[in-house]
Amino acid sequence: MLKILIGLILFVHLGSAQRSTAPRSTCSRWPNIRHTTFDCSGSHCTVNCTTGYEFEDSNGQTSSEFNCINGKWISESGVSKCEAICDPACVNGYCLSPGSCVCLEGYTGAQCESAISDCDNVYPGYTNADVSSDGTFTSFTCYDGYTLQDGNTTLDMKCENSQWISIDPNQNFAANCYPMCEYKGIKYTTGQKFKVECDNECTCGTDGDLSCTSKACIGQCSGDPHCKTFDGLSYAYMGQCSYHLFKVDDIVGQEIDIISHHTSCVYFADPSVPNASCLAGLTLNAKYFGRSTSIVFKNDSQSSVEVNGVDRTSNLPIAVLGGKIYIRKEDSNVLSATFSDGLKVTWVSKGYYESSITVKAPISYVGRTRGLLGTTDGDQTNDLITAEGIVQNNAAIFGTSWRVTEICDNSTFVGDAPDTCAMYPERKAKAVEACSYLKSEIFAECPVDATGNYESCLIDLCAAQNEEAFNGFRDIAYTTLT
Ligand SMILES: [Ca+2]
Repeated sequence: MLKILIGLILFVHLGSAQRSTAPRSTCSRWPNIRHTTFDCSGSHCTVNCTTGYEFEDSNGQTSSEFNCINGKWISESGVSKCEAICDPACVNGYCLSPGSCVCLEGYTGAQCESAISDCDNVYPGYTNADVSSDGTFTSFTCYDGYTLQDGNTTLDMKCENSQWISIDPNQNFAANCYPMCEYKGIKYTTGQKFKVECDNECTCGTDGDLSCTSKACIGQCSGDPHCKTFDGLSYAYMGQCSYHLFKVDDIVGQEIDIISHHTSCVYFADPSVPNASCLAGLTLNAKYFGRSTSIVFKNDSQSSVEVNGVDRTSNLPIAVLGGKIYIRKEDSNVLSATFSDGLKVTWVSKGYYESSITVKAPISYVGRTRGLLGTTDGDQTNDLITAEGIVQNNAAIFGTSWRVTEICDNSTFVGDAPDTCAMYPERKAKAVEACSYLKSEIFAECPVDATGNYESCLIDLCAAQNEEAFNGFRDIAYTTLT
């Protein structure tokens, strides 16, 4: 009796479980389809493909209703199994798992789109590189100290349609590696161009040799005054004294010291800007194997010249220092002194505000110059080096260090350029408009940085007290850069 009771309880319990979780038919408990999830009730199941899968031959169907019919789960929409999705589709292969193609023999690539052909090991020509290849992909690595024409050191290729092509379309060239060039400890790649001293340019050749232009170095002070060093740094310095503009004394048997004389511009400028200083002339002292001479170019109406204290204005042209220096008048107000090695000093005497001193030095002077025109080494950052050898970023300290004597006859002011646009804010907008020309696209390709010229232009144009002065200063500013 007890066994019958237990059996009855067990029967009732199992019957209850079967009704709630599985169909009553003879189907298995759920459809046995890979890569699916399903929700069943009685003899009905909703079957969903898992992420990355869809029903085979179904145009993207991912869900289907199944019914238990004659002991089998049958889809209402006729589908039977889920397959992986590859998008883009596999071209010459099949989709093994979501996004992953298995290629047929003879094909390769993410979508099996590339035929593995007969490139074999016949690479395009290459030089100075190590090469590794598996027959389908080839990597070239340049030897140490060599680069490809784009400056990189590696190039990868793949075999496609019986041809080796670069994987990076920007490297559509053969794997020829070239030796690098070196200049002052810096390496450059073949074809690379770079600026060096005095606005010269070097190009790295395919043989590792440099070819460089050899333009003379030009430094200048002009106006009230604005100076530009040999390496192109522009600055304004309003000292009123005599200064070493250009000094060289490390060439055997030769010493050169060009001294520029700066004085007050009060006779010419807006009296309310008393700090400006103008060029009053220059003295050129030279020694050559025991002989010496002193040449003075003056800022007077005759643009007169003195040699060793004697006026020689009416004797020009003349050669001095045993023919080492040739002095001539190039125009009514333009004087020049040219050395036999090509060094040339030009003095333009056009009243204080428009006067200028230009020094044109051959490339042989690179690294030898000192003074207000800076050091000629291609580096602007060391141009404001004082007479004591300290690099400054303050033009006033720098300029003052190059005074010929510490006591100046007319030394009423030594310092930075006055901020004339702050002194006369009503003039600023017009000055900015005119000076902005120096920042225009016309000068975009210009190798000279025009920033300094722009600042100098603002100082001058804000100082202009009338239309005539404004136009004059503007023309000077434009001419200086162009
Ligand atoms: Ca320099």
